[in-house]
Amino acid sequence: MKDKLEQIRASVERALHDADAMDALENIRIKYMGKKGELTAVLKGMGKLSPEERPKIGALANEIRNRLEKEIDDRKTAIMTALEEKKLKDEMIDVTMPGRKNAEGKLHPLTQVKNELAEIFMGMGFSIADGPEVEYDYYNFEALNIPKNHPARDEQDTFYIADNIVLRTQTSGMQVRVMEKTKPPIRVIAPGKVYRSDTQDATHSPVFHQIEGLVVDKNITMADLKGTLEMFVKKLYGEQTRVRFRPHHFPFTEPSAEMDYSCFNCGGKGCSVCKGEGWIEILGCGMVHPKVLANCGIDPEEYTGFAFGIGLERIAMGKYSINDLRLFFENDMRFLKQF
Ligand code: 2NM
Repeated sequence: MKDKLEQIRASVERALHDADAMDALENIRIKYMGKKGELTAVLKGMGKLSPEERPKIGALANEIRNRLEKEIDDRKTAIMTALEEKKLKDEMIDVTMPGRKNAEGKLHPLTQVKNELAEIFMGMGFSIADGPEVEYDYYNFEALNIPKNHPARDEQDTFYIADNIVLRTQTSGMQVRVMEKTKPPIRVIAPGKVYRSDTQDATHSPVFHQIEGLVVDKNITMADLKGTLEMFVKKLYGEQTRVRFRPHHFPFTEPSAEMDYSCFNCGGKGCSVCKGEGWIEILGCGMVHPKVLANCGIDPEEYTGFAFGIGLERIAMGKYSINDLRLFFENDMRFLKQF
């Protein structure tokens, strides 16, 4: 019996030596110490022993069982610890490693220019109006004193959605809505996309961006127009910038003008940026036509106003020395990443 116990001890120790996983250890425990295990069988057979042998063999069997149980427990603990250590090692973060940089998004150059202009006008007390790009003929043309036979309404220039609905050719419709709803004083800008049925080339695109502005109050004069727009240009291009106004014609303003500013590159001497002129055109403007005020429910005997329209592409092209308008609309990453 003693030999049998020693034999079991030896074979368990061999099996334990080879066992490297939890289930292997558990199988060993069951094989030797489970209900039908080999060691269990020996312990059950103790009754057949003589009274002298029984305590000795019993003590030995208990010692072997205790040792094996402890051994199995220790091995299980060791395996758990090893598994945990491996897990920790696999999940280890090297906090000294440099971080992975996220690609940084940028605003489109036209959006940047729009924001810059909007900031300047907001600083001068203007608020921002928003409205639909698909517009009624009435708001885009009729209310603005653009009569039915005016060349600006020609199919060539305007995208028609239906008989009385167009893609807006200017953002003025928004200002008409503001005038309909608001009792002066009014100081508002209307930035947004506008559409003209042009063939695209380096300086033309069927979609482009505008900011239009409108001021209506009692006693607004051409002096307010000139002072406001000169201040705007100085904030945009610097205090040294000068402006000049040239007579022009728009159906919705009378009188009308175009405004130039002294070239930001040469200061007015003439260079390649201003094509030797010394001046660069920046916007169209004028005193709001009395008929337009009346169309919008504002009494032209009581109120006067001025309005202006600025093309954003032209300003962005000057600012970033871009010579082809199409670059703004192609969304080529090599172009966009530069701003
Ligand atoms: C321009 C030039 C001159 C203009 C007029 C109006 C309104 F709604 F008040 F009549 N909004 N914008 C205007 C005036 C626009 O763009 C070159």
